[in-house]
Amino acid sequence: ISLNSILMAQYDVNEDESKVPPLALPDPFISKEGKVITSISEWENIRRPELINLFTEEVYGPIPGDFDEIKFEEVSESQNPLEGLAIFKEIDIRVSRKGQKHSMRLNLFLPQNSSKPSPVILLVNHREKSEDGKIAEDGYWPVENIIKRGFATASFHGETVAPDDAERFSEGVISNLYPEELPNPAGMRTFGAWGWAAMRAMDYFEKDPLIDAKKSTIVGHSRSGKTALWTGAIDERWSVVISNESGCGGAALSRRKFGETVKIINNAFPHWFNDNFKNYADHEESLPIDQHMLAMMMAPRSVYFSSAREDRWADPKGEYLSLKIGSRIYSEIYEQPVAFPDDFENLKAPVLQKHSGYHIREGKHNLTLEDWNHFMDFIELNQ
Ligand code: GTR
Repeated sequence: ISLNSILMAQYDVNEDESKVPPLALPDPFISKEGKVITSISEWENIRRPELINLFTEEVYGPIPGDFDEIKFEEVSESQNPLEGLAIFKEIDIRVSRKGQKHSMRLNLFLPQNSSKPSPVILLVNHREKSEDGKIAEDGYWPVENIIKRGFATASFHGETVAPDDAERFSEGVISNLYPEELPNPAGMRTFGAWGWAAMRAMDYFEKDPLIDAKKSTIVGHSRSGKTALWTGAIDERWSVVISNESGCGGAALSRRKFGETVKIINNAFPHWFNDNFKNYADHEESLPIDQHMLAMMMAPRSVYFSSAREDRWADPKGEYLSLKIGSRIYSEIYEQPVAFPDDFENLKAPVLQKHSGYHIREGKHNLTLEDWNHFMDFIELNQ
């Protein structure tokens, strides 16, 4: 029995499209003061910071960027994994703040024979715990395919900064470096911690001469897909942000209340979001934001969402709509039109275009090689 089926039995879960409430989404282009936002500078100086602030306060908590020192130590290097195609490095990232320390491990594969610095793809990993990077079997992290297309790829496990556990989540970077966040109802929780780790990985990429950090992608699946989105919103160094089947609190619109809802997710995973987000359980309509606005935070960089047909818990249509509606940012502010078909139900081929793309594949909730192949097509188009 899966956790989702236990939750389904416990709550009144809607998976019937005809019962989705009419969508009344908050307007991304009207500021808190009622100002209509029409230019890039109004967007970047007024509305975007306002929205980042709302997501921080009401949903995710911050990803703190202040610390005193960061050090990178290569703890191992092997020249011959994947039959000589790659170089594999394990890097310990050690960060200190106010006399306290935290250390996390990054696994990195680089193409062996590249004549120039390689673009990099970071996978935020919450699944298999593997110290040697061998989590490729089921396509979750298909290192060989990624390397063969000329990308470097790195991964860290969320547990190295925050255990995915309601009791123990703070026993990592939160207690070690940012203890003042814990009593704050708007404070840092696991998405803040996992995002913090992704940002420290980026700090490393910027220092490694074999990596082209200006061409960097963050990928996450499900809870890590929510992490990838929040990180990409906060940290504008990522040029492409990819969120796979991230559902409630990630890609999907909360106001649709289809599949997992704000109430269900906060009851099941109280340590993921900050305490303020719990106030919106069964009150999605009073959220000052919705997830289409999170998608918009990536602009003018590129953003990609993906869904699986049978993953109704994550609300594929809600994922698609938030991207489609959010992509107005490119057309209306950055003058870089993108177009998403209206007919979601009959969508077959991936929507591959500059700035914003999407695919839905057959099958269940998972991250597969098929997903990765579309991601890499999108990245190539956007770099
Ligand atoms: C589910 C959770 C989802 C999703 C998923 C996952 O149980 O309800 O929000 O994040 O876990 O991370 O695989």
